[in-house]
Amino acid sequence: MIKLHGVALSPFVRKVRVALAEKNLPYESIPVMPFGPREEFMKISPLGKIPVLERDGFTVPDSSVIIAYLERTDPQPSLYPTDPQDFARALFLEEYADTRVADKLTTPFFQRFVRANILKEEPDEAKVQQALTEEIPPVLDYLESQITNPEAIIGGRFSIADIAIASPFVNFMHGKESVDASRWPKLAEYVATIHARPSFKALIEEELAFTKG
Ligand SMILES: N[C@@H](CCC(=O)N[C@@H](CS)C(=O)NCC(=O)O)C(=O)O
Repeated sequence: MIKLHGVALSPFVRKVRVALAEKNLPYESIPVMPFGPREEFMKISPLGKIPVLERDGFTVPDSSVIIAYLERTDPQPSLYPTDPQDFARALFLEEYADTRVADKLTTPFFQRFVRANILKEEPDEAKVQQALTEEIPPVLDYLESQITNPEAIIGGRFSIADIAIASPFVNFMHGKESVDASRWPKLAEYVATIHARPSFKALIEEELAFTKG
C-alpha cells in the first residue's frame, strides 16, 4: 500500500493525491506538517518539504518526481503527453505552476487561513491586496494566454500540466478568492472544469469540510 506523507491543504500534496486518484491507486495519508521539528522526516525528505511518497520501503520526495515515478510504475492512464513538444510544454507548465502560480496564489490562503487559524496571528491584509493587485494578475494573464480548451491546457488531453495549474487555485479558493471571469474568462472556465473532475472534486469537498470546520 502506498503511503503519502504530508497534509491535504498543501498544493504539492494535492497534486500527488489527484494523480493517485486519476490512476486509481489506493493510499494511506500520513499527516506531516510542512514546518516544525523534523529530524526524522529530513531522512526521507532532504529538502524538508512535503509530500513524500512511500511504497514497499522505497521513499521518494517532491510532487513532480513522485508523479513521474508513478507514471513509470502505473502507466495507465498516462498523465504525460506523448508528442515530444507537448511533453516539453506540459513539463514547463508544471514548473511554472509549482514555482510561480503556487507562490503567488497561496498568499491570500496563507494570510487569511494559515495565519488566522493555524498560527493564531493577525492576517496581513496589505500583503493580500498587494498580491491581488500587483503580483497575481500577470500570472493569470499568462495562463489565460495559454488556454484554448477548458478540458485540458495541452493537446486536448488532461495531463500533469492541468493537475499542477489547478491545484494552487484550490488554495486561492481557501483564501476566499476566485478568478474574475470578466477579466480572465478562459481561465475561469478552465479552473472550474478541471476542479469538477472527480479526482479534484472529491478532494475539494474533503478540504472544504475541514476549512469550514
Ligand atoms: N518542489 C516541491 C515543493 C514542496 C513544498 O514546497 N512543500 C511545502 C508545503 S506546501 C513545504 O513542505 N514547505 C516546508 C519548507 O519549505 O520547509 C514539490 O513539488 O513537492
